[in-house]
Amino acid sequence: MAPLTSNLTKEQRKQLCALLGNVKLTLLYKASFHGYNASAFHQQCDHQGPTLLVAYNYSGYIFGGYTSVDYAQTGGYITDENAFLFSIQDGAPVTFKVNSGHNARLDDSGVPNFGQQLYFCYNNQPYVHDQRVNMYHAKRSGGNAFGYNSASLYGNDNALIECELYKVEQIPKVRAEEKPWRNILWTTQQRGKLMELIKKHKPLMTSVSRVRILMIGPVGAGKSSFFNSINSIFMGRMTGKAMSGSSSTSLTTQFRTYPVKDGREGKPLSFVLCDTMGLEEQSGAGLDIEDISSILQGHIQDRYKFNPVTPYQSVQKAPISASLQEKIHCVVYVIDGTKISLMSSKLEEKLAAIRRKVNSMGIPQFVLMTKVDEVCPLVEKDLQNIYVSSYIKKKVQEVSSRLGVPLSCVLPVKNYSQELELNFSCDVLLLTALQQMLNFADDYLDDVSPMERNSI
Ligand SMILES: Nc1nc2c(ncn2[C@@H]2O[C@H](COP(=O)(O)OP(=O)(O)OP(=O)(O)O)[C@@H](O)[C@H]2O)c(=O)[nH]1
Ligand SMILES: [Mg+2]
Repeated sequence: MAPLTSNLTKEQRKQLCALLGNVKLTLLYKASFHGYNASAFHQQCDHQGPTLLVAYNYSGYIFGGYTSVDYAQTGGYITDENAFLFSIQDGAPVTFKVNSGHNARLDDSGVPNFGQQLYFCYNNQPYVHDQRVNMYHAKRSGGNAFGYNSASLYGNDNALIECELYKVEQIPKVRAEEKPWRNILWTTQQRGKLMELIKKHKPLMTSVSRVRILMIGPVGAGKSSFFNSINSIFMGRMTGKAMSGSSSTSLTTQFRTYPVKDGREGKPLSFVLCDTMGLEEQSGAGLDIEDISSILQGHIQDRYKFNPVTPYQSVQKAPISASLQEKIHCVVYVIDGTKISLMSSKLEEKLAAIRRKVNSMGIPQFVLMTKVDEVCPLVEKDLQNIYVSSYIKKKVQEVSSRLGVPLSCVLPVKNYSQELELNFSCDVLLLTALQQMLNFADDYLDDVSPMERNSI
C-alpha cells in the first residue's frame, strides 16, 4: 500500500503506456526499496496479472519487458505471444517481440527473466545478466526467444541503478448510468447550504464543545489532505497546514488535532479533525492498534509523536480516565480508491481488528474513498460524473465488502491536491462527507451511557 515513487518521467510513462494500449501502470516493486532479490520480487509481484518490468542503467537506458501472464513460481515455461522487450534511450521506444514458438519466460522462484536470456537482479545484485552471450545456454533454452541486439537494448551496460515492476491494467471503458445511483445537488446554493449547516452545528451535549473525528487509513490515502481540503473551504483559499505528499512511509508522524475556523478571523467550528500516522501492513511499522485504542479513549494529546515500536500504552501503563470531550466521537477510514484491489490481506486484517475495537466502543464509523479523480476517467473529466460512473459504483461496492461496512457508509471524495483555486463541485462532495461525520458524532453523543455522560 505504501506509495512508492516511480523513476519514470511523465513522458516516459506515456511512451510505455502507448505500447500497451489504454492502460494504467501501478508500481508494485522497486528494487532499491524492497531489495534486489528473488523473494522480495515474488512477494510484491506474484499473482498480479500483466506486468511491465522497467530497469534503469548508468548509460541512461530504460529497458525491460512486458508479460501478460502472472508471476506465480510454477516452475513452468510460459508461452506468451504478447510478451515483448523494450528500450527507451533517446526518443521513441524500440521493442522486440517474442519469436513465435519460443517461451517468453521460465516461471520459477528465481529473479525475473525474459526468454531465459535476460535475468534482472541477477545473483540478487543490481545487475542484468545476458545469457545470450553464453551460446551453450542460449541453445539449451531454445535459442533466441527475443531477437534483440544488446547494444540497442541496454547499450551493453549491465549495471543497474534501479529495477521496477508495474502492474498493467486496462483503463475501463466506463459506462455512464442513465440515472445517478446517488442523488446530490450540484449547485452553489447546495454548497452554501451545507456550509451554513456545518457552521451552525453544535454538539448534542453542552459538555462537549467540539466533536472529535478521527481519520485512520493506509500511508498516502489522503488523511492530511482531507483536513487541508476542509480547512481550505472554510478559509476561502488553499491551505496546507497538515503536511501531505508521497513517501513510502507515513509523512504524518505525530497525532494532530486540527480545529477549523470559520474564516481567518472567524470562530472555531464545532468539530476537530484528528490526523494520524498511516497504517502499514507489517507489525511494528506505521500506526499501532494500541495507539488507536489510546486515541479513541482520549488519552493521547495533540502533537504526540508516534513510535511504532513502543506504542503509547506500553509507555503509560495506567492512564487516568479521560473526559467525554477528549474521546473520539466518530471514526473515518480514509482509503485510496486507486489502491483497493491492491490492498494486501495483512492490511485488510489490520483494518478488521481496528474495526472490531471501534465497534466494541460503540463509536460510529464510515469510509472516505479518496482520489476518485484518478480512479475513473469520466470523473477526471468532470467530478459531477461521480454518481453516474458505473466504475466508481463498483469501487464503492468493493470497499464496502472488503472493509465490511454498509454501502451507504462509503463516501467517495476528491481532496484538493494540486489545485490553486476552490471548486464548488469538489466542495459539495467534501462538505457532504463532513456533514455526515457530524451526524454520526451526534448519534454517538445521543447514545452515550449515563456513566460516560458524567465523566466530564
Ligand atoms: N488526485 C488526488 N490526489 C490526492 C487526493 N487525496 C490526496 N492526494 C494526494 O495523495 C498524496 C498523499 O496524501 P496525504 O494527504 O499526504 O496522505 P496521508 O493519508 O496523510 O498520508 P500519510 O500521512 O503519509 O500516512 C498527496 O500527494 C496528495 O496530494 C485526491 O483525492 N486526489
Ligand atoms: Mg498524513
